[in-house]
Amino acid sequence: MASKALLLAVAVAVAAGCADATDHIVGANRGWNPNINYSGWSANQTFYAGDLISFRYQKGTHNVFAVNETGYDNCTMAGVTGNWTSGKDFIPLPDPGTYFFICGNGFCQAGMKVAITVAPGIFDLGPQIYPPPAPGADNPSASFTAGAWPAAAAVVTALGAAAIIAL
Ligand SMILES: [Cu+2]
Repeated sequence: MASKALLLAVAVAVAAGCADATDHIVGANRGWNPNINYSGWSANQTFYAGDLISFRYQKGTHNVFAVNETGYDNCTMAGVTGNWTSGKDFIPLPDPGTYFFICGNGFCQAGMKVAITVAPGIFDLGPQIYPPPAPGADNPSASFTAGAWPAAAAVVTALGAAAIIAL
């Protein structure tokens, strides 16, 4: 039973991608440059809240602006919320939603624009109840006794009640 609970916890963690924040390098080894299909790039990424997106480019030639959808569609500064110029910019993606980035040096019309959709991370999923960690989970020799289950169930019930109240 202990191993089943542990496996389930690990499976949840892996499925939610919470083990590490992923750094999504825009354009992969082609970087942030004109005449690249960034829609194709972003379609092949799965972004979770808490991940990073990073832009690699020739400093001074290009840059990065976070804009809104209108800015993205029309290559303007509409809704600008951020600007990065270092040539190796790491931008956190703290929240689920859609983010729009463009180059502000006149290259947006040449394709330097990228829209991404960020899915909730494991801590943003709301009041979902996961199995409690098995006692001594980080001690493989410890055994999970049947007598511990009522206590574990009580914890889950308490957590569930707290989550419902928090709504
Ligand atoms: Cu540019």
